[in-house]
Amino acid sequence: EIKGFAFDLDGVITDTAKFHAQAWQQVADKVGTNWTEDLADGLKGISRMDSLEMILKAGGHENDYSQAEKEKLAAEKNDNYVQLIKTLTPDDILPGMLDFIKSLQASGYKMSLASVSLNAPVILKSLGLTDAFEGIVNPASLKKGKPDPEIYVRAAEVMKLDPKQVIGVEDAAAGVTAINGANETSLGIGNSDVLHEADLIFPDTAAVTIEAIKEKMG
Ligand code: B16
Ligand code: MG
Repeated sequence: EIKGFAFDLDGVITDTAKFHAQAWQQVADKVGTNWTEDLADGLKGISRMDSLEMILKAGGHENDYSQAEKEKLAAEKNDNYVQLIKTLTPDDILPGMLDFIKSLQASGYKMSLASVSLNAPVILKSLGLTDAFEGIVNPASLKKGKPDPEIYVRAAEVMKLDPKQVIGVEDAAAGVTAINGANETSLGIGNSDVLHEADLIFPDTAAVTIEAIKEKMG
């Protein structure tokens, strides 16, 4: 029996990807990597330092920077990003998600956050959602990122639930893989070609309701 939901943040609860892209593009320009949509898409769900490595590699610059220089570039990106997310308000919650979260609360489901973003607590606060969540997995404590199951295993622990009692909600293929690896039920939001590994697939956030989930689960 399902008793809790573990949520990804970016692309599921709010669209921070546009801010990440804006901030990373400045880094790409600085190091001389050509910025493309594909590169921006590939950074979704990837940790800050791994994102930087991908940007450097895309331009063939992976050996051009010392560890200290890399940390400085990542810090610059984050400073810009933190400025951009200061504009977030509850109006920036993706369509349908506030109603969905409220209905889960009203029905007694537990919720936890499985985001790799170190800025997740600030974002949830700006969106007015902090109190809805039992807890947030601390991404700094993770050994491996998505698609490794670790973050979703921890998200179940945060709710004191068995993975079998948890539905994980994701918009990225690597996240769906992580949920499946944690033996939770995976709910993918987006393109069914990309998210074909998901147990339940919804085209967009507005389509996700408790009723629709129950119907799909049979
Ligand atoms: P930060 P998620 C991820 O969020 C983003 O999708 C990814 O683009 C970002 O690099 C990562 O968080 C780390 O974010 O720099 O704020 O620690 O999808 O796991 O909610
Ligand atoms: Mg995501």
